[in-house]
Amino acid sequence: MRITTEQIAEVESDRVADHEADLRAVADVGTRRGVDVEAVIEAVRHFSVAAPSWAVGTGGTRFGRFPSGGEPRTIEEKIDDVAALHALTGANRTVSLHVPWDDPEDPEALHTYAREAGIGFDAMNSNTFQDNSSTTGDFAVSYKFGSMANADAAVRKQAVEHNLEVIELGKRLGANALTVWLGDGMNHPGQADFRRQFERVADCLHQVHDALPDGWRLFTEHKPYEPAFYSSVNPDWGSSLLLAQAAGAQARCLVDLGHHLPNTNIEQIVSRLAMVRRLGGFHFNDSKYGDDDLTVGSIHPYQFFLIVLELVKIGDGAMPDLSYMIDASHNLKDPLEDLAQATDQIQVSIAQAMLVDRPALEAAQESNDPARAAEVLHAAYRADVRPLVAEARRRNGAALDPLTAFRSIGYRKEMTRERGAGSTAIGL
Ligand code: PSV
Ligand code: MN
Repeated sequence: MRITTEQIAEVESDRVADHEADLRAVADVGTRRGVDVEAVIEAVRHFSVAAPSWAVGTGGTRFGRFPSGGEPRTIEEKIDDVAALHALTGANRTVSLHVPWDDPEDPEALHTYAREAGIGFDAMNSNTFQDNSSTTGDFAVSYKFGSMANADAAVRKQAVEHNLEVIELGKRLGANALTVWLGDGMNHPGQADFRRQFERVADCLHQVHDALPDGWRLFTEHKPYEPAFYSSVNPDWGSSLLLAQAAGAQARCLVDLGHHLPNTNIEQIVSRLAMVRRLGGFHFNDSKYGDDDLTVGSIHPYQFFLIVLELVKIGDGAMPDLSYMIDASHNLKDPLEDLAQATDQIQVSIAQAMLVDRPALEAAQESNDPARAAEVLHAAYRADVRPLVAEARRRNGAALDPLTAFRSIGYRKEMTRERGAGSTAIGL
């Protein structure tokens, strides 16, 4: 089942008049305050964030998983779901695969399938945090004690080869980046040597980097803990930067918002990495305690606004051309509804960040006036930009209200009938 613009227009026909009235009111306020409302709508309209293939299924914890029915059973069905999401939001033009959770038998056929569904391939994700029998043929070489940091050269070699295979697959799918997140680290003090582990990973990443095609990026993704609970080889942005620098010129750091200890100033990290031209991409989510993979902006919306403001500054008024992906786990919500809400939150934050009067902010900063600076930020953060975001979606042929349209169209009901109530998607 493909969701079409016509279907969306039909289920939203009774909302259009209200939307137009809301838009006029917001545009009037904006114009009176000297805001280029058109520029905001068009910037939101052009923004796209990748959907991860593993997040179109229900998430779970080590204590359980409660699928709600109609989950995609194959990689093609995952693409169908991303196409449905994109039809509703107009802002999820690509899918990010995770190998070997996604291991297409015929990459060219998959490429064609996705193209016909209007979906492209974003950064490829390798997986050396689990033993993968499909890569090795058996479990003789194990990642139990790490992959790129392992003391055993045969394991490190296999980890590098896996990444090279993922690059090859990505080339056939038209992707242009590889994200490397490692589970490597220690669970016990003294288990390994910090420096030797780090140097081994740096060396492996360098080998992977040298196999990158021109124009590709290699992303290093840091995370403070889990699955390694005493130390991770790449726990923070500083280590990630060192690894990216050691890997080579095409390497960049990827910031997953949930991969920071509580209260870390993520917006400052964004600024630092951009300053040294090594900021590469984002995994959007939110967190209360750890890597909770909650809906982006659901716990710390103001912090998320400040992060997006840093991005808009880097992009000189619009979102810079980086790699953006949603990396959340939908344990209770319908995965497509949560992805639609996450996309909407990102769009809202972009619009708000674009409303910030940056010259006024800079003037307040340069005259040591924190109260004025706060006023400038609040003027943007407290603005109701929802009609602008809805208008951006409408211009893309998507929905004014994606979640309500999704329900009215009955996509999940239809998928449950087609795929079954007990179908499950592969992933964590
Ligand atoms: C690790 O927690 C992570 O954020 C990495 O991006 C993984 O590839 C992804 O989650 C999926 O488990
Ligand atoms: Mn991530």
